[in-house]
Amino acid sequence: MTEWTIMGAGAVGCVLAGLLSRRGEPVSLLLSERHRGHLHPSLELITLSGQHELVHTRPLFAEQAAAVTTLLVTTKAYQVIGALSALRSLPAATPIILLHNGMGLLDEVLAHFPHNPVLAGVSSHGALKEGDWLVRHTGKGETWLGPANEAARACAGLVEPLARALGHAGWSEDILGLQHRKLAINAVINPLTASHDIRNGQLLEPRFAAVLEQLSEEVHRVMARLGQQESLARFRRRLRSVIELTATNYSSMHQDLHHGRRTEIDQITGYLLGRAGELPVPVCRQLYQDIRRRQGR
Ligand code: KPL
Repeated sequence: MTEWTIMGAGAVGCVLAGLLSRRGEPVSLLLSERHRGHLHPSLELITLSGQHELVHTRPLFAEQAAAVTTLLVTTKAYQVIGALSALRSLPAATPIILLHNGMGLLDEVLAHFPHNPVLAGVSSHGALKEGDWLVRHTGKGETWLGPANEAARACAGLVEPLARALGHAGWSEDILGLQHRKLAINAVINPLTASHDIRNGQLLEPRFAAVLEQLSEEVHRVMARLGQQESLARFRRRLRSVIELTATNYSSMHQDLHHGRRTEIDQITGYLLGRAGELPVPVCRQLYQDIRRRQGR
């Protein structure tokens, strides 16, 4: 049985730790420097049914990377490279599973770890941090993993224990496509809700109809350029359904901005802008500038 080491104790990382551990899977948390010297506090998970459960995890620090057998990366997108580079003794056989939001980091990860199996993934579990070590699982989601290099193909079996613990996990040979589909949703909901200081569901109010229509068209255009075959009507239906399902949530970008943290605007909207070429994307561009200004960089 492998031990799952989770790097990134944010909302999603803590929910994954909780779901894996309650299924008897060994879990360790790779902690950052600010936790050094502190007693490792117990993580508490509030399940979908509202039960509070203590989660058993083993604390690890970067210099103990030699002990990591399977690494799940759930840090903020802009922390991925820095955090991974600190794992100098990570064994070459350890699979690295990238589950962070946003895109555009894969080439750098592959260059840093040319021998490790590298898996890309997407997960749509809803999670909310209610305290430093208290996390609420707010929605059951799907998790997909796929190979980002040849070595990763031998790791398809990892989806089985994940599926048992998370309720769903699958293997996809088109993981880039799935990441693009998720990014497209995030590129509409996240900057709009952060910029207007609203919950996801408020995007369906008539005052946002025009901007939602234009932004979804711009995002769809770039996605089509990247090879996505989904029609605009279908993309809008999928978008609407995510907005409805997460209506009471504040998006992760809204939460980051609200708490004065750096957002993932560069890895979401920035990624799209970098791939738009000559396509007109004025709303995307304006939101990008607005969020960058608000986060102070
Ligand atoms: O993934 C999300 C996020 O907030 O980052 C959505 C789907 C928009 C839910 O809030």
